[in-house]
Amino acid sequence: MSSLKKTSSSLTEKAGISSPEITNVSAINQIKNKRRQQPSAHELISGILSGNRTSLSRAITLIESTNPEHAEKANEIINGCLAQANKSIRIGITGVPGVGKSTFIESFGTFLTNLGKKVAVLAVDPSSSISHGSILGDKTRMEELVKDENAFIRPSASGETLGGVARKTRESIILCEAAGFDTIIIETVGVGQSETAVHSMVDFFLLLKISGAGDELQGIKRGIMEMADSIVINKADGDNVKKANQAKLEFNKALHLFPLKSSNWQPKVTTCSAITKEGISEIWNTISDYFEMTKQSGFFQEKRNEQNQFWMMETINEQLKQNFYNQSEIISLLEQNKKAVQNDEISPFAAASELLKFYFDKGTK
Ligand SMILES: Nc1nc2c(ncn2[C@@H]2O[C@H](COP(=O)(O)OP(=O)(O)OP(=O)(O)O)[C@@H](O)[C@H]2O)c(=O)[nH]1
Ligand SMILES: [Mg+2]
Repeated sequence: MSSLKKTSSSLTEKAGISSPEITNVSAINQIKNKRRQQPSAHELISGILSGNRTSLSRAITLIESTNPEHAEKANEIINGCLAQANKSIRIGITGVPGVGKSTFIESFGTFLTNLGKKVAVLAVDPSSSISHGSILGDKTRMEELVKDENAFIRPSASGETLGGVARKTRESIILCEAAGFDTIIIETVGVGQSETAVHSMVDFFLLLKISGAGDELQGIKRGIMEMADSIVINKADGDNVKKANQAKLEFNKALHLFPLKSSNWQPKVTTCSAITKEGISEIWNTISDYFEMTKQSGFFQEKRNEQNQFWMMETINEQLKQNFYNQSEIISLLEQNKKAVQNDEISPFAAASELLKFYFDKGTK
C-alpha cells in the first residue's frame, strides 16, 4: 500500500484496522481433534452391532461419502456387519408424488413398531439433490415415527446417479439389518427408473395409488404393475371411499390378466387411508402371508441370492464406469472426441475405441 501515491480522490482507501484471521488457531485445533476422534471402523462395527444409532448414522455417512478413504472404511464396516445382517424383511414402497407415501410410511411404520418390530426407512431418490432426499424434506409427515425409539429414518444419498444412490442404499440396508432393524422400508418416487432399482433390493414391492377420475389404469406403466406384489389404493376416506373401491375392482381385474409371478404369488389389491389408518392392518396381513408363502417355498432365499448376484455385477459396472469417467485425461480426450464426432472427423465407434484403448493401455502400463 505504501507504494501507492496518496491522492485526495474519493476512491482513496484509508488504512483500516486489519481484520482478524478468519480461522483461528483454537478452531483449527478443535477441528483437528474432532477428526482424530472419528471412530475407527472397528468401533463403528461394534457400535452398529450393539444397536447404536449414532454409529449407524456415521457409517451410512461414510457409505455416502465420495472420498475414497471413506469408501475403504465403509467397505470394512460392511464386511464386518455382513454376518449379522439378513435377518430382516425388506419392503419397497413406490407411488407418484402426492399419493401419500410419507403419510403411509408414518402410519404403517408406527403400526409395525407397535407390534414390537424395529423399522428402518431409507429412500432411493436420485432426483432430490437439492432437498437432500424426500424423506428429510417431509419428516414432518412422519412426526411420530421420527420420535419412535424403534424406528430409524434416513433420507437418500443426494446428487448422484441412480446407480450410485441405489448401491449406497443397498449397503445401508445391510448396516440397518446388522443394527437390529428387522423391517426395512425403502421408499421411492414413482417416476423414472428408480422403481426398478428398488425392486431389485426388496423382497416385497408395494405400489401406492389413489383413485382417479375413472380410468384407473391410464398412465400406469405396465412394468410397475408387473413388479407389484400388492397395490394399495390410498386416501380411501370420506367421499373417496366409493371411488377407491371401484379402483380396487379395476386393478384386481387388470392384475388377473398378467401371467402368474415366478413366486406363485397372486398380487393383492386393497384400499386404505394413511390418515385414518383404516386398512393398514390388512396390508400387514397380506405382507405376512407373502413372507410365509415365499419362505416356505424357498422363493424368498432364491430371490435374495439372485439379487446379490445382480448387485455384485452392478457394483462392478458402476465402479468401472466411475473409474473411467473420472480420469482427467479421459475427460479431456472425451471432450476432443465428442467434437470430432460432431464434426464428422471420426466415426463414433473409432472415437470410442480410441478412448478405450487409451484407458486400457494406461491400465497395463
Ligand atoms: N385424505 C387423505 N389424505 C392423505 C392420505 N395420505 C396422504 N394424504 C395427503 O396427501 C398429501 C401428500 O401426502 P404425502 O405423504 O406427502 O405424499 P408423498 O407420496 O410422500 O409425496 P412426495 O413425497 O411428494 O412424493 C398430504 O397432504 C397428505 O396429508 C390419506 O390416506 N387420506
Ligand atoms: Mg414423501
